[in-house]
Amino acid sequence: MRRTGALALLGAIAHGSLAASESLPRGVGPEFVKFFESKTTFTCIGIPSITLKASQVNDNSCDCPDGSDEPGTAACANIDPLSPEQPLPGSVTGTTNTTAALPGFWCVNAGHVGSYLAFMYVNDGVCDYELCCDGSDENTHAGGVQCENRCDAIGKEYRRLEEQRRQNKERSAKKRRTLVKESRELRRRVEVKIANLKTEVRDLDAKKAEMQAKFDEVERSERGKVVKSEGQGGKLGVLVGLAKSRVNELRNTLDKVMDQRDDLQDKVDQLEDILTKLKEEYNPNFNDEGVKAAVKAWEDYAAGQPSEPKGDLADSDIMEVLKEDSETSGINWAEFETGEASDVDVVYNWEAYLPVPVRDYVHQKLNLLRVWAIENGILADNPTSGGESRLVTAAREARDSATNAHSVKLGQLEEEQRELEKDYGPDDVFRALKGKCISGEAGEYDYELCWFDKTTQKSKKGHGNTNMGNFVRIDKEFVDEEERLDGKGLGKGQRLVLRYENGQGCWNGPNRRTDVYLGCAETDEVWRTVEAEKCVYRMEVGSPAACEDVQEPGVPIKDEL
Ligand code: MAN
Repeated sequence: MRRTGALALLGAIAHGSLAASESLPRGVGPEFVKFFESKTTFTCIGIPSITLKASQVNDNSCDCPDGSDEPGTAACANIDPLSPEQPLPGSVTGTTNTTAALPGFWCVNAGHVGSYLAFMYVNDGVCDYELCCDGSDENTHAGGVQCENRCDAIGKEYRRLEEQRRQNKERSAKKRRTLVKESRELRRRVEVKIANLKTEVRDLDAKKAEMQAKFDEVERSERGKVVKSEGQGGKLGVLVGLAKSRVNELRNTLDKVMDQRDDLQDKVDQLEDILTKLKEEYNPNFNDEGVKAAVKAWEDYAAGQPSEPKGDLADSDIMEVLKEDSETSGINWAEFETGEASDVDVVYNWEAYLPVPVRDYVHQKLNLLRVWAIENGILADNPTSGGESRLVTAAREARDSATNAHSVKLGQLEEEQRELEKDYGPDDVFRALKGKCISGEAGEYDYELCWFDKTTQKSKKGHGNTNMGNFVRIDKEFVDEEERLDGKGLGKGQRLVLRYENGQGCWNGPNRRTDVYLGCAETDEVWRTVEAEKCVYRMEVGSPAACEDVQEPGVPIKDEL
């Protein structure tokens, strides 16, 4: 193969080779047929003012300045765009600045695909089967060369490969459609998630406001109260609180009764004094029946009184009972008030045995329950060690946990929204690949690509892994590369390029980065990786996601999805 530059023309001309009829001069391509139809004259294609005799066409003499009169010889090769540059004969400047009218010698290649060959290779004694499988380029048999027609075999192989390429393309396109479908589903799920999260955030926002209001209300009402504890703890604590208050009540009553007793005793003493005085000082000679009866009744009353006071309850005993309870007298209430876990504490403690997400949920629910239970007198509202009532603590915790739950959900919502807005390429197709990784080896390393995440260089000798960059964006770049027989190449055209940047720092240099060039392929595969310059890597990767969508005949994509 001596001329790869001309290869591009192969196939560029459609199967129109049959258009060139037998009667046409040799080497005329299908699009120039009309210029060679006259049997008598020929007009130079690019310079219509020059008309030649028909016999001057292909007479091996370059008569038209644009070379159009020699489509089947090499006579005008010096102005041929396909041929290497040669100075025009007789040109003082040595210029080649002459526009050729014909692109080259047209090989009909019946049974294969017609193509143009550079004029300089016509009749040069070499069979150019690569472009001229019919051997028509060597009709003068220069140097005795005989070029057989190989178009049957070459055409057959070409069609086989073409068919293979077509099928690959179709399969790749199908896979791409599947990826698009998957991506659409993933996107839909994110959208559903966002909608749910929005509802949850809204509910939690309302709950947060409700809990805040409740807390404010509880705190306000508690602030106005003189917090008086009747004992801490659970049922026993409540009982101790009640007993203490009952004992205080009875002690106060006893105190009052004692005062009343003393007052009454004073009055009795005064009355007894009066009557004693009456008995001693009245005049029995006055026949006053009323006085006599009163003195008699008094004498009977005095005779009935015991000489010693009745009962064995000494005032000293009563005074002992009336003393304030303390560590040294009466009941030591403090002993009953401390050291016992309350019902509320028990409710708190068992939460510790739950898994964290369940614990948070249960904690929040329990707090609400506790507030309700305390408000309804089911649980004791005992002060915490800080002096704050349990009700305020519970309301505060309910408020805090509602605030926390709201901000966690809001974070999740924002994360999902960012995810939805991310650029996943045309049709969102790369969304389905996110998080998946592929790798390929090159030299002493394995190179791994994790889609939309990072690229990694992994030493085969166990020297550890090196981050070659983290995904930042999708770009497009024009590439122009030879087609590969195995199809594992970028070819020519606009290609998607994934940029991975800010990888591990390069010794004495910038951070590593990778450009991932994508070509169409049936399966995801790292074709090759090269270090284009120090710590700047270029990966060429095949993926159905990078294919153009070739719609299956008669199957609209919409229906498929
Ligand atoms: C390692 C590899 C190479 C890189 C050098 C730079 O050997 O990551 O790809 O060129 O470090 O020092």
